[in-house]
Amino acid sequence: MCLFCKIAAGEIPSNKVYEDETILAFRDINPQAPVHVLVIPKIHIPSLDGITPENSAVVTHLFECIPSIAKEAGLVNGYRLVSNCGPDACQSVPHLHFHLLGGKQLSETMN
Ligand code: DGP
Repeated sequence: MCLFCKIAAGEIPSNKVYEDETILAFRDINPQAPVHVLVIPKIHIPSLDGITPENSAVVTHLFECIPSIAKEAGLVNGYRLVSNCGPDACQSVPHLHFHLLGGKQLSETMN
């Protein structure tokens, strides 16, 4: 089982922000902004490249939950949502996840 599958299963503790039957949001262990939340599907999807017609409903649901997760995290003045996919993007955990970042003025650059 991968690291984020273990977090989703509760085998590894996390600082949860939101959870329902199919997704989990928790604080990043190495925050890059005052608010840095990771949002994951509970099912194992390795990366953006692993999204298919068979599993995309959970990704749609995840996106539908983003506004309320952001609001709950106090991101009232905007935020950034990022997903690193593959080596060039420095993806380090092979389980689809979205970085929800904010709580300060973020940089204009994306790279
Ligand atoms: P990425 O580099 O895009 O694959 O992002 C992986 C993120 O996961 C990185 O910002 C650090 C975070 N992370 C790694 N291990 C753990 C962990 O055990 N717990 C938590 N909460 N976050 C973790």
